[in-house]
Amino acid sequence: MKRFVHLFPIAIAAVLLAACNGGQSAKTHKLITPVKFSDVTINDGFWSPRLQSHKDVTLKVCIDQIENQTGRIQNFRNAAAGSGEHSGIFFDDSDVYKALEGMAYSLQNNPDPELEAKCDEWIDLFAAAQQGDGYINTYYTLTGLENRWSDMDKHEMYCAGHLTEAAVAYYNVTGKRKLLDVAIKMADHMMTVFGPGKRDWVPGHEEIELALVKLYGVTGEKKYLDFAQWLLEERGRGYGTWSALAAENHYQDSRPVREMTDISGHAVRAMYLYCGMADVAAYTGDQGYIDALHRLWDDVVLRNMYITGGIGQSASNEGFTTDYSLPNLTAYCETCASVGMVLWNWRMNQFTGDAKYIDVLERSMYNGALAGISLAGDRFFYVNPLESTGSHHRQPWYGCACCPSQICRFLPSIGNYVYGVAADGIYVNLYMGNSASVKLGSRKVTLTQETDYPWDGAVALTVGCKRPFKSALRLRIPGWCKAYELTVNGQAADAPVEKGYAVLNRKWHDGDRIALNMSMPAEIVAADPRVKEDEGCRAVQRGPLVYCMEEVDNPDFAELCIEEDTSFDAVWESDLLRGVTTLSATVGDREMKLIPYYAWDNREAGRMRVWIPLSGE
Ligand code: FUB
Ligand code: ZN
Repeated sequence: MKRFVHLFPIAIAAVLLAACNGGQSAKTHKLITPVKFSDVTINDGFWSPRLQSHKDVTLKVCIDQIENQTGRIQNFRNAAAGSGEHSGIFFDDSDVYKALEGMAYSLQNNPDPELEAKCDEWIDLFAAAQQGDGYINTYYTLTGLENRWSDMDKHEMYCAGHLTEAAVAYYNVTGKRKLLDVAIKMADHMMTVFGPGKRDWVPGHEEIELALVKLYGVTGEKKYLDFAQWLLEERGRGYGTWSALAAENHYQDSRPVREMTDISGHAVRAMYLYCGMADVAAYTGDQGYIDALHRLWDDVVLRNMYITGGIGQSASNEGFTTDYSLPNLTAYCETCASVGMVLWNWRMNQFTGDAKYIDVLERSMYNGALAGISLAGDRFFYVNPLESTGSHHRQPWYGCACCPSQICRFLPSIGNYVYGVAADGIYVNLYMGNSASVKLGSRKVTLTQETDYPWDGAVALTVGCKRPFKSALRLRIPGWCKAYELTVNGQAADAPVEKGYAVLNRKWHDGDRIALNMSMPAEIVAADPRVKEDEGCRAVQRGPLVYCMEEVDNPDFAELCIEEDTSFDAVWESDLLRGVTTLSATVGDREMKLIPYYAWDNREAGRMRVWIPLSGE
């Protein structure tokens, strides 16, 4: 048995590296530069079917919802025409931008002229809906432009941030700059209104900060980085128009960002804020930001995170409550917040080279985030509880559709999280079948992974290179892995473990083959004893996957218990839930069968739980 929260030593290593940004070279204070998903071709038993259903199903669902089932595109048409009503929520534009970002990433993976034409059609509408001074937001355009920039919680900068992310994505994939120009005009407009010597402003929902740093990356215009930093520095100085209580419980606005110590407020907003801080610090080297992020990470991961990597306990603020209070039935765990954990932990790993961040990234990705979409790719969870009475189900869309559009942009970009490059070698972070082209200084190296992960812990990695090269290959040994073997070309390898990575430092030749064999038993885990809701219960995980018990597999659902030493049989079931490894056990005289948490609610409705009562409790 192991406890799922651990205390980790914190190590910060900041090294100056040249990072490639849209053709220009900008210095960053990050140790690791990620290998972009465009250089990683995924060919994997677990992820490829999901990427296929994203392309064939999810994109179509999102486009249909945006164009036909809701008024989201009509809002842009109306705004372009300067007449008609706004329908839906005031930040619905953001869903269209997020879906477009997902469409752009999908085009990178699977060129598709029809999809690209759809993107261009939308982009023409966005451009037409933009005001002469650069302002773009259909809600205010259709309800009264005289009221714009009057309410800090009306998400104008949030929408602008998603517009900018979509614009950068589409520009990077297609080279077309029409949307990028729309985003630039909006950013320039905002900078005429806000900034040093102009109006103060605290964006009620963070997002613009990280987007402005992307805009800096692609344009090389430092004014966007400076504006992002200025917006971050506006927080916690009394400029927010909300109450002191709301500043703390919702808006991350109760103290300057570099003084933050504890997570509070809305979970998605917090994740985007931390990403923005990390992105600004990457260029400025602001140690105050980095130190704050380390404190916040401890508070999130050690005291406020579910075993699924989900965060944000409460529906009331879509966010955090008190330390160690982690209710299961009412857990909010918004899908967007789990994706936010991936985005933030990815950045933390780039600063530190520490695998503990990838452990959390992986936990959130395979569990909290992946549960957010049905196996067919057509339905979505917004809220991801760890227990259900049988009435919680994925929906085709939501009035507030941040989560479907989030999943839409997340899935096709998962290749981003697999590898990184640093002065001290290549980092192999995630295990999935793929072939990657990695730039190491002036040379190109290919890495090919073959694996049945997450069902099996064996990974084969083949190096491809024109000429032999000397470098360290750092293979992440996941936190869940207690025993492994590592060979190079069949010989046991000498690979000391540094910050969670087994380091193979040698001269590599074309065709060199690394075999990492991680033992992957089912493990029974206990929560931190301070989590009262899990007292007397245990959960089960195997490799990166958290398991759950669904009523459909367990007729004795209400009576089933687990023991500290229950032994599970892991069985591959190709016909179940599009292929899963189930865990089965006999406890007393009853049979128990567990499935991966991400796959729950894909069959008939019924009860579900992750934390299972211990016998005799
Ligand atoms: O407010 C915009 C998005 O909608 C948030 O990120 C989600 O939590 C949902 O409230
Ligand atoms: Zn969401």
